[in-house]
Amino acid sequence: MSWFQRLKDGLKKTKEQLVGRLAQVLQPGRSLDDALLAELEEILITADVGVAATTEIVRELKRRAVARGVQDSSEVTGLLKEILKERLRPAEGTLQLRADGQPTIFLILGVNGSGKTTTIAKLAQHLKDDFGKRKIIFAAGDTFRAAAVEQLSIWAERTGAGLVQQKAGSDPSAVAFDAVERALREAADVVLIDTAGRLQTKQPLMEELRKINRVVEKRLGRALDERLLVLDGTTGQNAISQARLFHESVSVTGLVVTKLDGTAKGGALVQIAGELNLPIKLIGVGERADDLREFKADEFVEALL
Ligand SMILES: Nc1nc2c(ncn2[C@@H]2O[C@H](COP(=O)(O)OP(=O)(O)OP(=O)(O)O)[C@@H](O)[C@H]2O)c(=O)[nH]1
Ligand SMILES: [Mg+2]
Repeated sequence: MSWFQRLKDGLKKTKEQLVGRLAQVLQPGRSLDDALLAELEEILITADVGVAATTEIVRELKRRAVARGVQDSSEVTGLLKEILKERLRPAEGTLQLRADGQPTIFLILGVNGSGKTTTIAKLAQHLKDDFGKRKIIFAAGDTFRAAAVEQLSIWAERTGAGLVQQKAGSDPSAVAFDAVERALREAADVVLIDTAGRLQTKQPLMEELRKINRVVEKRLGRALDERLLVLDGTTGQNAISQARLFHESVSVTGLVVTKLDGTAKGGALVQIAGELNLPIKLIGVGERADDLREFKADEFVEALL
């Protein structure tokens, strides 16, 4: 199955809701008036596009409809696609993969259960299959939760990645340091550092993230290539406030929005893109190893509508 097909499948719940309700409202022959725009607004808000983004989108839609003399509701979907694509394009971002022979180092962070560990597995698969990154090392930086290392080791086996771990309760920055050492020694392509889930409001845990970052930077003599914040796409506004606080602590380089398949509120991505000035580097639409790819605005909108 192609990625576009999987993306469409993944977004099915949101798509059915959106497209189904749009079809009810956008009856052929119905004129594009304020009542229709109000219904459209409600549909977008229900899909978790967010009030601010929805207001702007509908205002822009009205402006374009007037400017182009669009009077029939049948043309609304086309206009909506166009506006959504334009809004989402600035949020696209490219993963920073090194081409200088040095290992690429990514730190993966986020709140509990947002999908960090699964993202590491999916990302490893993607980097292998689509970028030819052969030697990937996982750093088991979640030394807190008992089953975390085991979960990561199962994924390491499945994806053919190496695993660096220490005993439970050890300092995650020591694990990250070890992994980087090994990557340098073995000329690995990529190191993906897993971390324990944490609340963005817990200062000692945020300091722990800064320490991992600092220790690795010092060993490398340069910055990490990415600090990726994993957000659960089903949580909308909550994901946005999380992102702000994580970003204040560790200067996030990109977002990963996961679980877009689990919800009819996949419009949250539009809200996230609009309210945070951070690139969305990856999106996840399932639990399997090949359910994650770079975020592309046009592709996302086409899959959604
Ligand atoms: N449907 C769906 N489930 C996902 C996705 N990503 C992760 N999950 C599931 O969400 C649950 C939590 O994922 P993990 O990867 O363990 O999350 P985590 O952030 O590492 O969790 P902690 O380490 O406990 O903080 C698991 O059951 C995953 O299979 C996704 O894109 N879609
Ligand atoms: Mg985890």
